[in-house]
Amino acid sequence: SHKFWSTQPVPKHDETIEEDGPIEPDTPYDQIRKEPYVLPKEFEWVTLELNNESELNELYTLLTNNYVEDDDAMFRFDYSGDFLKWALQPPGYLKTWHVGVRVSANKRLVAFVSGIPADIRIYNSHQHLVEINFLCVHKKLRSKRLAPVLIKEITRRSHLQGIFQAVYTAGVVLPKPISKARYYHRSLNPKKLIDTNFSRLPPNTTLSRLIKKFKLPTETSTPGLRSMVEKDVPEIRTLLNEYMSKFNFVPVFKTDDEIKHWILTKDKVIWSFVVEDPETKKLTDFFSFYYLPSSVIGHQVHKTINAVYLFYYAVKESDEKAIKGRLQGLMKDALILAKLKNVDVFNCLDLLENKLFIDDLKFGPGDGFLNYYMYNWRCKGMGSDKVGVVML
Ligand code: NHW
Ligand code: EN5
Repeated sequence: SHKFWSTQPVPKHDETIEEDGPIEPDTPYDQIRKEPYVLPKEFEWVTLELNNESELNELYTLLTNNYVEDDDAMFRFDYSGDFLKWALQPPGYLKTWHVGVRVSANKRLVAFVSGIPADIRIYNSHQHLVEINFLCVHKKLRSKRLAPVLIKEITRRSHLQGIFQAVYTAGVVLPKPISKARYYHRSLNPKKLIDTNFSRLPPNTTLSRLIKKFKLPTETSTPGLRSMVEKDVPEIRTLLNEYMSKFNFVPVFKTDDEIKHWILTKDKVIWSFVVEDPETKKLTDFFSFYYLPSSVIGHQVHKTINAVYLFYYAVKESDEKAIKGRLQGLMKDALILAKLKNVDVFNCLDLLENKLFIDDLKFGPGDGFLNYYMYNWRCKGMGSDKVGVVML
């Protein structure tokens, strides 16, 4: 069936995996195609300059109107311009991996795909690779096989940089997921979620009972919890890399600059909080969440759902039995802090150790799933509780 994916170096759906390793060898530089792939004649390739306000705004507009929706087309991700700059300009980013397609006649931006450099560990192998995200084709140009051309072009541009593996996630099932995670949602503003049909009033209950169920304290309770600041960066890097050693598929933060970029608070984009031991002044834990609202499609009153998504965190608790309680306390504080920022729903996936708090903190399963993939890498699959990579 998969006319495109069956030609690519990815495992087949029915394949059983014996040994980890690349599916095809690296292509020698002189054998890498030097010209862009051919687009249908009405289109042209462009490299977007996101430091240019108007090009950033074109990307924002394309995605806001055409990017990912839920299965019933009721909500659509609404990544802000500041968010896109954060997501696409980490340390070492390459402008050539911000790939756009314009209509030649009127220069309208109608498609996009991006790559960013990343370091990951999958089982025991460390790789410097590309993370692919924000693949988007304008609604009016769907099902014309443009997506395979975009994927081949970003692959070519990765090969030119000496990179032959990639990581990506998608709601759809392709050959072949290394893991499948589920979305969970914690209601902070039940009335608005019900008014927009984001959630339903369960039978035999009332709105006022639901409001009571999801009510939270107005103050956090973890002693020593405070906003993260720049001087915390080196300690957080050590804490996070150490915590990640429990899992099988994780990011590796090689420099303080990367932590500064990915974890430090940026207003309306990402918020991070650390726990400083009141006695030793050492950092023992931290958590972060990013802000990604969704447009409510065709609603009379509500235009957006204010959502945050749990991002990276770490708990320095070596006693297995104490982790659950510690993490529950931290995540309850995260809910309280999000509520104080007027967030309507707190979302997470069932990866990392999130299953330790999901039920007790009243998260409920969503109807969305997230599949994790690698390009040109064969390895065994894993449960979502072995995944540490969180993609935006
Ligand atoms: S997942 C979000 C993707 N974006 C959206 O869902 C936005 C809304 N949808 C669209 O814009 C995060 C279009 O529907 C898209 C497909 C553009 C999705 N990944 O052009 P055609 C990411 O950004 C395959 C991969 O006619 P279309 C991750 C499909 O299976 N493949 O479809 C991106 C079929 O192939 P097949 C996808 O609807 C990772 C072919 O595309 C896909 O007009 C990219 C049909 O193409 C998806 N999400 O456009 C891979 N959705 O073989 C990176 C559909 O089955 C790989 N398809 O016939 C690594 C590259 C780098 C390597 C470096 C060494
Ligand atoms: C790659 N970086 O499906 C991005 N969202 O559950 C690509 N559902 O919001 C990722 N359909 O369940 C693509 N409410 C995959 C995600 C695509 C977006 C998506 C799902 C995730 C979602 C909501 C709304 C469903 C509307 C009808 C949902 C139920 C919430 C309820 C709250 C109270 C407790 C029970 C659950």
